Amino acid sequence: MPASHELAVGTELEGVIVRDYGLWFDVQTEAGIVRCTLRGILNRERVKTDPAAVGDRVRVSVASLETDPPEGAIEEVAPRRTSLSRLSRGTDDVEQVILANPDQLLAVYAIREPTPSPRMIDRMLLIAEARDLPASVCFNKIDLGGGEQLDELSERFRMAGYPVLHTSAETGAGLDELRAHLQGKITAFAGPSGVGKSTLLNALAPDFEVPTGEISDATGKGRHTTTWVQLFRIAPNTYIGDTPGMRQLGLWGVEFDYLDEYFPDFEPYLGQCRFTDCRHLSEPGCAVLAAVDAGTIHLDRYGSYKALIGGDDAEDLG
Ligand SMILES: Nc1nc2c(ncn2[C@@H]2O[C@H](COP(=O)(O)OP(=O)(O)OP(=O)(O)O)[C@@H](O)[C@H]2O)c(=O)[nH]1
Ligand SMILES: [Mg+2]
Ligand SMILES: [Zn+2]
Repeated sequence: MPASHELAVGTELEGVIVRDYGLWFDVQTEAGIVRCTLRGILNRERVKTDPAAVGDRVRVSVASLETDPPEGAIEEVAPRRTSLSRLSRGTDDVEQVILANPDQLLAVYAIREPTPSPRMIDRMLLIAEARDLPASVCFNKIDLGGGEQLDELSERFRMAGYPVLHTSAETGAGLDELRAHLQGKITAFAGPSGVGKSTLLNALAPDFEVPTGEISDATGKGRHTTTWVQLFRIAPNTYIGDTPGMRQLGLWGVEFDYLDEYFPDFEPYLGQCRFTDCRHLSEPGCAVLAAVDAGTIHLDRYGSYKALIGGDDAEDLG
């Protein structure tokens, strides 16, 4: 970054963390990237969450111009508006922030290679709902076909109120719609490994040349080409957070007592059941079950609800 002439040791700048190396963070500032450590006090203040994460807005001080990029320290982390998070592995109350401050989540799946699991997509959407993040579903690799299955799956999610996009990073189909959908926002690209998240990013912003990977193993699952979260500015005010494929999704922040409220398709019927504490399982006079019978709630979305209320929250997402 040829920004050194604008900086001096001690200069304070505001910026956003675009990459997390563990002990070091790359902060995008107006004067370019500053590679920063984190003041120890920040580590001690926040113990139930990551003290700093990609997407966090921070204040940094420049410590050295001898290096490229210049080095500095993160002095302050602004409160998070929201975050895409999961439960830190091996804990039951520690938040692992995948991306701080996203405006929306794009749940990316391939229509083939690897085959999408609607139940897993529901779990991803549930995480977005629990964080009050607007979510949409993107089916990529439509050049590989998918015909009827693509239509059926798309209908399943549209019925539930989610925008559904169809793309091919290979042929460029649907990229204009995707670009419009991302305009002016910070969007988390989330989904299993190998579905084409990084390839889509490259198709939208070729300058970054983000590494992508072949799906080569027998299971058809990806091999986790992207291993860290990184934020990319693809247009003014428009960022994509490319995330590593997630196999396990610990449902951080999901309150199972209110599970029905995370299903936007149930919303019109909540409060209309005979019993106020209805769990919509087999209770008489249940408005949700009536809607399932009438076909206004998709049977398989209801199936996801039932599976989740059973509480098994560490299914394989890959
Ligand atoms: N046919 C086809 N292949 C695609 C498309 N998009 C991506 N691919 C291929 O799918 C493979 C995986 O793509 P990546 O972009 O690395 O997938 P990813 O979702 O970023 O995976 P992780 O980084 O592991 O989470 C690569 O071989 C891509 O070339 C597409 O639209 N059509
Ligand atoms: Mg990737
Ligand atoms: Zn009910």
